[in-house]
Amino acid sequence: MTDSNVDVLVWGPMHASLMQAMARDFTVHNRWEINDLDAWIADHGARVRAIVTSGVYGAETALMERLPSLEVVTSFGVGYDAIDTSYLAGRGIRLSNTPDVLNNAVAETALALMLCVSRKISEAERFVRAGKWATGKFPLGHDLAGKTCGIVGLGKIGKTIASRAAAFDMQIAYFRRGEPYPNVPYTHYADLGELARDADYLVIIVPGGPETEHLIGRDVMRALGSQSYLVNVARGSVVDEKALVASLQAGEIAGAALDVFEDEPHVPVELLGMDNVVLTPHIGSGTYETRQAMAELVFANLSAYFNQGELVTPVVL
Ligand code: 8YV
Repeated sequence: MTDSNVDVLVWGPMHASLMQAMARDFTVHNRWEINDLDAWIADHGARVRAIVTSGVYGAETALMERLPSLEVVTSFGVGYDAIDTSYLAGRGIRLSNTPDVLNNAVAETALALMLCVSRKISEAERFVRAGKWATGKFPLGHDLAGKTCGIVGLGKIGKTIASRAAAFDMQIAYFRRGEPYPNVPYTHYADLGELARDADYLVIIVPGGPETEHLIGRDVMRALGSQSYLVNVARGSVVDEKALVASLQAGEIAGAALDVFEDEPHVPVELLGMDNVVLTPHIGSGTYETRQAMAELVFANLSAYFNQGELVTPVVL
């Protein structure tokens, strides 16, 4: 049984079952309900031993600096690019995320976006709702079957996307610098531009962070070409959004399907009026089943850390 005297600072509203479980076993402080955070930290900061946050909320280093007893950060989500891991490592603070449990949901989102942008599903729906069907013909879309799905980031989610895209009779190719992965049946490209040139759909699923910032720039989009689509279910930071807008305006790519953006929840206004662009509000992992599993895993990490001194799914820092 967890010692309920452990003080946990929750960075933002979380899944209801996680909030309930934490309230039962810990002394929980909801950051968003604290009126004067500065004064609160001065009074209580020294008691905080854990932060619960998400891939979207992150955790500001300036705030963590004022939590001298901080031992562990548990994050709801697989990506942790919004958390300064070298800072955590320097202080010996542990970090956990929620890998694997969201692979299916994010892969399904990627396939949904590919289908949506190719078959113009959102546009078609707008067409029907606007009463245009009676008087007009809706333009044709494109098959996924027989096309090449180029995956940037063949990790666990990337592989899950690959198997689903293969089930749609697509050819699968992927980008990885240097050597191919062993025992992977898909076509390897060590050069991103070459993959973009051969892909009909370029699906981005690499982790965010400085190493992948603006990996997808104007050059990659020009290589992708006017008949091909960009799909991003990773992080907004991976795609140079200004270059994407310029590419779309110039007709250099056929369209884009985007679940993530550089400055969420802000979406470049230029994209809002483009019918060949599908826009969703970071719903990659957003299913009841997956969010429940993520909530349970965050709690399991928190509990295991304070009861057994071990994390279930630690991030190696
Ligand atoms: C978010 C994600 O964490 O797993 C990730 O990296 O981006 C998402 O699952 C989640 O939406 C936070 O609420």
